Amino acid sequence: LVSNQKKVLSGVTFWLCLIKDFETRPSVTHLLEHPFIKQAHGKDMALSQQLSTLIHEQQDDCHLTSPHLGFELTTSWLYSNRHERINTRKTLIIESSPDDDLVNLEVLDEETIIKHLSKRYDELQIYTYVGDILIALNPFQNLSIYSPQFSKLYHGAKRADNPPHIFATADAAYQGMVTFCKDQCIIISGESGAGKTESAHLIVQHLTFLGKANNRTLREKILQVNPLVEAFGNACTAINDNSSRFGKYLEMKFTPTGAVMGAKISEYLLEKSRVIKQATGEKNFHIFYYIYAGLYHQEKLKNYRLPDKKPPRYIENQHGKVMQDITSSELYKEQFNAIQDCFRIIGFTDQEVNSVYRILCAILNTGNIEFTAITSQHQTDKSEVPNAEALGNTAALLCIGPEELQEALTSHCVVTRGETIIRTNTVDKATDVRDAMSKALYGRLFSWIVNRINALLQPDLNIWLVYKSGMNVGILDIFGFENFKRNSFEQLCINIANEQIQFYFNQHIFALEQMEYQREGVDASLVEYEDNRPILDMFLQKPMGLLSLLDEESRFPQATDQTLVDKFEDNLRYKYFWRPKRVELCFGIQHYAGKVLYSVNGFLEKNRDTLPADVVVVLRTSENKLLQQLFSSPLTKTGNTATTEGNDAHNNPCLVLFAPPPSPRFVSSMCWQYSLMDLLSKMVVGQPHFVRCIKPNDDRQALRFCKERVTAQLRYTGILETVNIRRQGYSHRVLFEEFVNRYYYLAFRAHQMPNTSKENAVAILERAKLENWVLGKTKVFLKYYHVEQLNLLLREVIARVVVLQAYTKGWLG
Ligand code: AD9
Ligand code: MG
Repeated sequence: LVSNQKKVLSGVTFWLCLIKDFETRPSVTHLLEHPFIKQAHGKDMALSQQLSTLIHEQQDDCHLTSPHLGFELTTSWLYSNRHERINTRKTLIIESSPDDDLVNLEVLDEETIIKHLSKRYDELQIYTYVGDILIALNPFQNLSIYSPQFSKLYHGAKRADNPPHIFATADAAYQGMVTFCKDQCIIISGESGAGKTESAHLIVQHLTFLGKANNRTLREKILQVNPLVEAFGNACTAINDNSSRFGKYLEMKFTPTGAVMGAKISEYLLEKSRVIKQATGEKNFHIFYYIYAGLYHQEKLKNYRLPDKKPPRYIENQHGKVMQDITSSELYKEQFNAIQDCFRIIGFTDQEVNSVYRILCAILNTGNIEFTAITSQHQTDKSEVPNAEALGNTAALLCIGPEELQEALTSHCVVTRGETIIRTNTVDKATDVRDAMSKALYGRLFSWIVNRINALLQPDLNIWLVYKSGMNVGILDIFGFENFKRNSFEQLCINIANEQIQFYFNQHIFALEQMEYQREGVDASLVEYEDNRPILDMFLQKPMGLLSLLDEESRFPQATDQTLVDKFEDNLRYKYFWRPKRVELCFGIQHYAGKVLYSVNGFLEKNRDTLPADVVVVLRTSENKLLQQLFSSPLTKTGNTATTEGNDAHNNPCLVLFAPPPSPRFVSSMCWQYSLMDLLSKMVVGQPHFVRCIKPNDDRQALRFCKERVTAQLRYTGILETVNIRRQGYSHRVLFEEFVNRYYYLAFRAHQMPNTSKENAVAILERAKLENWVLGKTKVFLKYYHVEQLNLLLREVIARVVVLQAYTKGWLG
């Protein structure tokens, strides 16, 4: 135990273990027997009183202070049975059964698995295990299985005791973190609308329950993070009314004793183009509707200079729906209030919130700025703003001069041979500049909100000083695989990210495992799986991968959609790429999850994503502090600082690594490669837990199990192969040294400190009465269920151990 906790040791921190063979919970008398406590007890009666409360009330993670003696003491009851199991299972959910895990099925073919899942879905058993992987079928209805009672039920419970559940996965990650002092990450994947974001919420809910901080406000703050960022980053698409239009990695930070102490969110690749245009039947980011409806009801539209007769163009429904749709929506109104609460609870100041609203309303006004051509004898390429109202509103909200703004939109400076020349913009060009400004404002505002949340949810300095270190559980929820009738640059980016996640899954479940068997001389049959590495190569390779070709073409001002698609066709000699003969300006990709046809229309412009310097110069003159901040950063970078420095990612075979571009300039080159790299490098340092979300039908209907759709998803995610490898394979491979250090209590006395040898590992395994394990050259190979058994045994032993963690100010000398 002590060695497991070495990580948290520091100059002023040390651990004491009172190890006794207690039959029951140790009483205060036992504690007082310890010399350390005796000494403290003798000097400070208040302390002994606190100790007695701690023991009698069975509190978790009690923090004791003795100002008199100048030290602090944190105690934690590790794994004691402090959480009474509530006997609600029979009334709330049906019993667990061997059917809960596909690995236990006698016949293992696709047909049987589908039948099995379908039967479970009919009985509203939406969760099923494949070994340690969780399959989650979207129920498309609210289920009563997520209450705090359920959190209690799954807390520290044996997996076989309860039916599969998302809380069980969250619990496994939490227990893994506390027991082994190791960061964990939960990777949720599945196609758009499969239930990833909902699953991520439920995981956060359970983790905040487990990480009981004394600080209740912190828990409340963490619970507001998802609703807030999703209001800005989610939107209604043709597939999902609450579709994530950005990737999100939420890290919950815990103390070494498992109390939540903060959170950090990283955002990836927001689909900014949605601000200016949405595909047929889709909508803009939720927040625009919330704010418009909310301000309308508060009769504040005028204060924020928004038109009150007709909604701004960016949120006007393209299909003739009117003002009433937005203003009469109770949902939007309520959501606006909810977002205001989120801002307040997380800790944004009123001034900050007001600035955010002003920028959002400025963006809405920007969309209403129109341009007309000025045609005179000498000039045909000049534009002007015929109606100054929207321009004036935008300028006023952004605290900049309207003339300067108009000039920045309708003209641009060119420096040739040391001379600065002002050139006018055509109507099309001015419109592009306007939209580029809206996208940049929104993208930077979103990143600012995320950074501000991170600052407000940072671990408290006092806690940080005490522990000096912490551990994380990261939760990855990205945009799912998409295949619309018309797919553009955004879908390509989203689908490449999903390819990368699938690759990461394959590496973990199949490739690394099989490589390790061979290296360690373990005889285990190999499982064939669909490797998507060649598809990733096609996208990411340099200099001839699809993204590099796109970047290269984006550098030519004369390039067109036609030249781009020709370039793809000439250079991409892969079986996964094809160019349909009858459809103009299109190309097709055979992704791991199916064939997708992309229209190259607008690819170059979207990839360039440039914001003219003239606009930046004007925005920087703003008197609005927030706006100044947004544009004080370098121009090329609007998102999260994606860096690959300082981690082990480069050596990790889970990442398809390519040298980053020397001077990243475009969305594809910079964001996709840097940002994906950053994301995956964060994930690979943690112990992964996988949740595979499945969409049972495309009509979002409850209790409708569409066999074909589920089969397709099971096929491309490799579930059948996963079942095989989980059945035959050894998913946990632990070095002898690590194994003995971790489990020696099971076979040895605490003071024995046995050698970390193979023989002692065997002694532990035999003492634990486990079967079917295998020894490699340097590691013990365990099946996923062995680890649970070992941990349970360890918990029973440690339940008789009380750990006192003391931070002294030299008191013990
Ligand atoms: V996307 O890639 O972001 O477009 P997700 O995130 O996979 O997608 P999401 O979690 O948003 O899908 O789920 C879609 C809808 O399914 C939700 O809005 C809910 O209405 C529904 N859903 C998903 N999971 C659950 C659940 N566990 N209980 C109830 C659910 N409803
Ligand atoms: Mg989502």
